[in-house]
Amino acid sequence: MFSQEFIEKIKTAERLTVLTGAGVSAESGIATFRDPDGLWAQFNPQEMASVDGFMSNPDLVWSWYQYRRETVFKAKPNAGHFAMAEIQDYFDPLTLITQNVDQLHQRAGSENVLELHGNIIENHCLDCGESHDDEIDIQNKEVPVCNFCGGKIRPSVVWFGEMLPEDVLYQAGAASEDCDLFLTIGTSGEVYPAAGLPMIAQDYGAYVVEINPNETVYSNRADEKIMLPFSQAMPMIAEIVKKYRTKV
Ligand code: BV8
Ligand code: ZN
Repeated sequence: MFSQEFIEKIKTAERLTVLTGAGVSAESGIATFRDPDGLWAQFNPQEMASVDGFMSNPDLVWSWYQYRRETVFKAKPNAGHFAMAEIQDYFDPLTLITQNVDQLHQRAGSENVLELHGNIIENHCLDCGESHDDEIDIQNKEVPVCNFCGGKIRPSVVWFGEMLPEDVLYQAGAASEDCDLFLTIGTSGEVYPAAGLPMIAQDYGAYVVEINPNETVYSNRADEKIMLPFSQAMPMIAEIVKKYRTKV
């Protein structure tokens, strides 16, 4: 299934960088964004995942995130998430960059995960920025009001048109420029600036492997394409890592 070159890279790479997208959580029961049955098939992203969308229909957008939170809380990391967590001690470093907001990587044991688009668990006030995480009742379908300033509370995800967290994006860019092996897994490569990272890695000399059962913008440009689901491919990679590498 894997080429000799990829196996060699898994055995010898010093620095491994990984970019994941919604596809890695699909087998945990969380809908992706652009698959035919995905989230965006039912909702328009500009309406739902943008400040304008929230301001024009706060209760609709808030209840959409409450619905997604419920799915996330019920979801469990899959075999791919656990395999990813298992190999982190065999590379110095393994930098895991995710576009996902569901924290399944962290729940499987991955550490220092770079969350490019924030996460769906945290919230903050649109006006004063105060964080409001624990007093949010998941059943509450109305937008809660900030008890410091009366502003509307919003999920702490990065919406379209919003800047990504600067330090996180900087670290993700640096890890893409400075790695020997780069895996892009479960992402359609549609959303920038995250989507640019695999090609930045390749420009800087990394061997880029795509793991995705479908074709994407990377398929003809990656050095290797593995058309397997995350929960099958990642454990296979972990087996090779454990057989040929030692913990650092
Ligand atoms: C910004 C959080 C500066 C909210 C999300 C440069 C060029 C072009 C456009 C732009 C650009 N710079 C900025 C833009 C605009 C915009 C953008 O990129 N638009 C696109 C649509 C053209 N970007 C932004 O606005 C970003 N901000 O750049 O700020 C700026 C500011 C103002 C003006 C200009 C610039 C902010 C982007 C962040 C948006 N927030 N999410 C929430 O989640 O509600 S994006 C959303 O899409 C999710 O985070 C998601 O992760 C992300 C990417 O989607 P994918 O993860 O790839 O998921 P998708 O469904 O698409 O694909 C799933 C894949 O998995 C498929 O390929 C499928 O085959 C595969 N799969 C399925 N099952 C499996 C599998 N793979 C493996 N195993 C399986 N089992
Ligand atoms: Zn406030």
